[in-house]
Amino acid sequence: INALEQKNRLILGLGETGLSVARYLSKNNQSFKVMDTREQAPGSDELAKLDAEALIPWNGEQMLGYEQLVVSPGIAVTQPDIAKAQDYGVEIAGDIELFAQANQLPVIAITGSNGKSTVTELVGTLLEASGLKALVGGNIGVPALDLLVESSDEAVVVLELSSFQLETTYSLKPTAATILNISEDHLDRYVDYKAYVEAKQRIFDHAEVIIENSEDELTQPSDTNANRLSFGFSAHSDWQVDVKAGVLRRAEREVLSLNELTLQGAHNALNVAAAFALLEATGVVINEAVINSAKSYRGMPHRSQLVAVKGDVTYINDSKATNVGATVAAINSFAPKFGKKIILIAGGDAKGADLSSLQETIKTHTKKVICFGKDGGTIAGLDPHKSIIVSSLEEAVEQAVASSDAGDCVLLSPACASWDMFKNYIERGEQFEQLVEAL
Ligand code: UMA
Ligand code: ADP
Repeated sequence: INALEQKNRLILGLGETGLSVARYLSKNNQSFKVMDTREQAPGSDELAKLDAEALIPWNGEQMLGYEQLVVSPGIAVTQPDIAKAQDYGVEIAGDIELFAQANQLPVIAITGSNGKSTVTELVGTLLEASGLKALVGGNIGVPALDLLVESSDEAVVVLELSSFQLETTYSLKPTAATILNISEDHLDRYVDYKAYVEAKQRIFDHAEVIIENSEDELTQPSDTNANRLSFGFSAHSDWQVDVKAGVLRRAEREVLSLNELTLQGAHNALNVAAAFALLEATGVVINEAVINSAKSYRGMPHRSQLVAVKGDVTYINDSKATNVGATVAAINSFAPKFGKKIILIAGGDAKGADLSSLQETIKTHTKKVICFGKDGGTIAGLDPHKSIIVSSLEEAVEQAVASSDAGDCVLLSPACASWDMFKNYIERGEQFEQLVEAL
């Protein structure tokens, strides 16, 4: 680990990230203060154990007196107090930047609008299958600074990075970096779509090898000196998911049959291809053990997971679908099996997204759409004859049961964030599973 430079630092935000920064600075015997806009910041009890005086009230004027603001991803750097401090010459950094400055292990960096967590966890699993030690963290839930280890053991760090984290990162030098795909998300935090794409593209800034999606130009850097590898459906992809032939191949080599994968759907086959490309870029041999591990990988909870089959109706929990791209991928992956027999439960907070790009998929593949939450009305408007609006998830499941026939699929894939009605997507997914179990 590289030594940390002495600085007068202020941590902004006391969630998981802020707390991890506080732990890191304490461990390195550095002084710091913390501000949070919330009345009761979630990490305040833990922080008090490190330093009872560290938490001070939010104050824009006082920010100007620090050398560096370490900003949590949940706070926009365009927030007026922070923007003013930056203009004044105060350095802005995030936890990933502090991690990058200290870290000496190879890093695999993963971003994208969808599939980040799946690919991050999968890459970690495959690295372990190859015999390497994997340290997995970032936006997936374990703050990056908690991964910093003193040991000189051979290990590879796998980081899921959000656009917010990338905005405050300057010196990360990933061995391999990818943007899996880009579609609209988080438009409540960006002036426009272009700004969101630019934030994602920062992942390539100092990458040794860039892994790009052949079908998605926004995942490809316009100019770079880095080596490149690609994954995609088209034949010119280095790692190709050939849906027609039902195989995943690397050049001439057929690596596996798609029906051997436990993960479902073409989007997940792309995730596997991306994971293999990231491993190859890191110098890992894709051997039998790695391939078998990919075949048996089951995916993460709340991502297109089978809950139960009851009365010949299949219930799927895809609560993590918090944007249109994820819901379109879910419907497309279940459509071949269920035809026009999908009953979609959707709605919540669309975060400023244009929901009309969901219209064609809904019209083509769904039997009924049950809508709830803040932007449920807009989704219902995409195909009004098929849609009903309800006021709770409980009512949504009741209505889905009432509309279902044998052979149907009830799919919770909201295309929206859950914050308007739930603590998070996990609570929403767990509630759905409980309601289905109770049927
Ligand atoms: N907040 C305030 N005032 C503050 C600070 C935060 O109101 O002073 C609010 C934020 O607006 C946000 C919430 O508190 O609604 C949490 O913000 P935070 O920065 O404290 O978040 P952390 O607890 O540090 O968690 C963050 C990531 N969260 C966000 O980026 C919003 C976690 O990703 C990540 O796992 C964690 O760091 C560790 O790296 C979660 C997430 O939802 C899963 N990410 C978004 C996504 O995937 O779409 C980007
Ligand atoms: P993220 O961490 O980017 O949110 P997850 O792996 O948690 O990604 O998956 C989020 C949602 O996106 C889930 O609903 C999942 O089914 C869907 N999804 C996963 N991979 C892809 C992909 N490659 N393209 C589109 N949607 C995907």
